Amino acid sequence: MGLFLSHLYNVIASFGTENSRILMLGLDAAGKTTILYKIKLNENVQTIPTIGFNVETVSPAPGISFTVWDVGGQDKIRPLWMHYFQGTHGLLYVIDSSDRERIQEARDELFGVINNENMSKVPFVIIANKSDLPTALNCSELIEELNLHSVSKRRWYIQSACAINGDGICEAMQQMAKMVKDQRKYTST
Ligand SMILES: Nc1nc2c(ncn2[C@@H]2O[C@H](COP(=O)(O)OP(=O)(O)O)[C@@H](O)[C@H]2O)c(=O)[nH]1
Ligand SMILES: [Mg+2]
Repeated sequence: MGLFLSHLYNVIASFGTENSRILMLGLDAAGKTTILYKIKLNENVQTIPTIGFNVETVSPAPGISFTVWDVGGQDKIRPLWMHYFQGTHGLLYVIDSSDRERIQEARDELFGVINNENMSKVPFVIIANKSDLPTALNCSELIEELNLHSVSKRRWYIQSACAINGDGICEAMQQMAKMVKDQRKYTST
């Protein structure tokens, strides 16, 4: 096992075995599937077509699962999302930080998700992906563009990353694990 994978495995194991459910969302082409392949370790990524959208899911270690789909432009199927929101412990929201044209759409979708009543206490990590591209916005620019300062009463974190080479992925997972564990201490779910 390479250094990256053994580090990642330790981070994922640190979620504990209390059945943590992590949702990974973002616009199409943000890099979600690429990240999923990085964290799948030994498992195959399963893509299950649901009415109107694909759901990918992996369980890289006992007691933890990651479920992934694209948000955006799918108003008709939004009622279905609610089933996935229930029982979620953490949200990973992936953004293509070089896609300046769709940053507002990414923001609107993010707020649509975090304002859902079933997501009201769920901590989230923004993965500012594609940081390797020259036009990528940095984290402080993204905080402005995404209006993250307006988020209150909830824990969040932003991590710049490059899913292709794995930069920032372990750090994002580490923050997620920490916030999920802290949150569960308060709510004991
Ligand atoms: N330059 C660069 N390209 C990336 C990065 N992450 C993903 N990509 C590319 O972006 C495209 C979309 O990625 P994908 O994982 O399919 O996005 P998804 O639609 O969110 O699942 C693919 O061509 C990836 O190779 C990154 O960090 N940097
Ligand atoms: Mg995908």
